[in-house]
Amino acid sequence: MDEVRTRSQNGERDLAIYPQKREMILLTSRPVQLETPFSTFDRGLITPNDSFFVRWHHEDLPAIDPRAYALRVHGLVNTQLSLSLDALRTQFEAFEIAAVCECAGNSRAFFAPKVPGGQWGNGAMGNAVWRGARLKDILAKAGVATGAVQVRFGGLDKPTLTGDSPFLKSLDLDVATGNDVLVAYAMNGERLPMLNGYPVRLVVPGYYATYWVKMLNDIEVLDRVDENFWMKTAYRVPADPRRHEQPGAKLPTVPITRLTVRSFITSLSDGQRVQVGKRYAVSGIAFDSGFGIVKVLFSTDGGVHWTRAELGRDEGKYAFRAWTASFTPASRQQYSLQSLAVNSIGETQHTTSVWNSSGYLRNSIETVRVDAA
Ligand SMILES: Nc1nc2c(c(=O)[nH]1)N[C@H]1C(S)=C(S)[C@@H](COP(=O)(O)O)O[C@H]1N2
Ligand SMILES: [Mo]
Repeated sequence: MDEVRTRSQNGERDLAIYPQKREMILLTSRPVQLETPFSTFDRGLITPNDSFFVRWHHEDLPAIDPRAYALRVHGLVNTQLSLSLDALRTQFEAFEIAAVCECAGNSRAFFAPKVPGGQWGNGAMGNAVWRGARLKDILAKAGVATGAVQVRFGGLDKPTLTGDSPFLKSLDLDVATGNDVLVAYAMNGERLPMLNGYPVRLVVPGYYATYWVKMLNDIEVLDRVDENFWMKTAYRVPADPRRHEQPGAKLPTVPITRLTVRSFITSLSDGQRVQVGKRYAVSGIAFDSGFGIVKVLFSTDGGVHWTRAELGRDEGKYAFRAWTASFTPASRQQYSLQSLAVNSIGETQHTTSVWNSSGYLRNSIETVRVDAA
């Protein structure tokens, strides 16, 4: 692990190189948490595997023997299954989908008042093409018995301290059996990097990454709502999505689910100098939980006036959507550049995010200040 330091909107932070990764922003090494440098998002809509962010909860990661690997399907099923990697590849139709994987706490560092937890900038997200078997096909092979309520997913990583709760996440049966949920064995046409869940991870397009269980080796059909720590206590948000929580006064909560609508300027960064009279094709990305981005607006005066940006090709409803807008600084001054995305059901971004004590769901309008000279 080589280390240097980098400056970004989020202050000065360490950089590190890990196996199968380029230089990443180091949040913590135990557990491993690596953020994608934001400039990566300006180089293409697909986030390369070697730059894809990393987040683990348990400190020790196991060695993986792909020949010994088996995915167990059990619980409320007619037939228990134990599927090898080969069985996953050959016994089920392969399905491919581009989808954004975003940590619930992406951009947490920008919450005001500050909240505890990993101080992510905007790089705890990535867009990849995932390939694997449909979870619903696997569940159909096992045969879901009547009375099933949720499906629980576990990985090969285990807590270091006895007494800590193993990382287990559950989806309602109707979500788990959706068309787009995959048990993925490939990412951008390659094996998954070890830190992104080799050999197999769950992919839940439109849902926060907390459900995208890595090193997936256990699927259990439950006859009840899961009450394990990671569902009942962690990864919860206020039940009323419009209400701000007050520091120290928690609101009733529900498990976090769908991604919020977000957009970012990627071609210019905060504090950059631009030339008066020069025309800039400002570009960026937008995404939502799969309803589809229909409009991106662009402002050069901090949101007073908006013009419509041009949308790039639709690469899939769960993928990053590219956009561009024209900007010609007219005079020597500071410009506050902003973008605002709208999806097909009218969900959008606002000036402020709804504050919550876990620092989840951030989707306020982001500002990039550039100095024209
Ligand atoms: N097995 C396992 N899967 C996991 C986690 C984990 O700690 N263990 N963390 C989840 C969380 S909170 C996130 S943000 C994503 C991160 O995925 P990535 O490391 O591939 O970017 O993995 C999810 N899946
Ligand atoms: Mo996360």
